[in-house]
Amino acid sequence: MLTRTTALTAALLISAWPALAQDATTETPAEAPASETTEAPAAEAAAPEGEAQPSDAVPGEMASMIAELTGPEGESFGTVTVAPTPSGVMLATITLEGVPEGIHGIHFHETGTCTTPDFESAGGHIAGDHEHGVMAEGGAHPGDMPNVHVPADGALTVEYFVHGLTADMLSDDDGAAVILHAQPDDYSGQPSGNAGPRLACGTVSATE
Ligand SMILES: [Cu+2]
Repeated sequence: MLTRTTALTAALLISAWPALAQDATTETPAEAPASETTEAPAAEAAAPEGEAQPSDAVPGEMASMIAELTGPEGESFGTVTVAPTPSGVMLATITLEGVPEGIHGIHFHETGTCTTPDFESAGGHIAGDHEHGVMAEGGAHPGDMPNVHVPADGALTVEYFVHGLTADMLSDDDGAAVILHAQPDDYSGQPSGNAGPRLACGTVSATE
């Protein structure tokens, strides 16, 4: 019913607009006619599609983002997607491949720049004025996540709820990055949990 009404309304608008445009051209003197008549049809054609999109979307649903984890030699270590949810808690899905067996820290870092070989360009954690780690008083960073326990075949998929992380933090002027570390995060050491060297880095960007 709703979509049908919308379609009818759109159709009425389309049929009404040329008349309005003609009125405009007759009322306004010499300056406008060319631009009015050439631009108006394009705007009408785009309107119905533009109106249909919001009604298809789930209320509160926002665009997800993705980081492709890459090592210093360009090797792929998998992907991390992060999606805002209606509850306000971010949902991160980590899909790893080819990662050395063991326990690794993984965090959202504050700068979306992955310069080899050490990825120090990604800066520190997205900290949000908090201490690092769930074991620290005043923790944790919005960019903190639990360690990943990677099995011998190097592949692992986990989903994490990431509290305190917002889309604005990930898409600020200098972006954000996901860093996979060589060592486990101890969840208490400042400022980054003693997670060691940066094995892989991925800049966070909007999914297509
Ligand atoms: Cu880190």
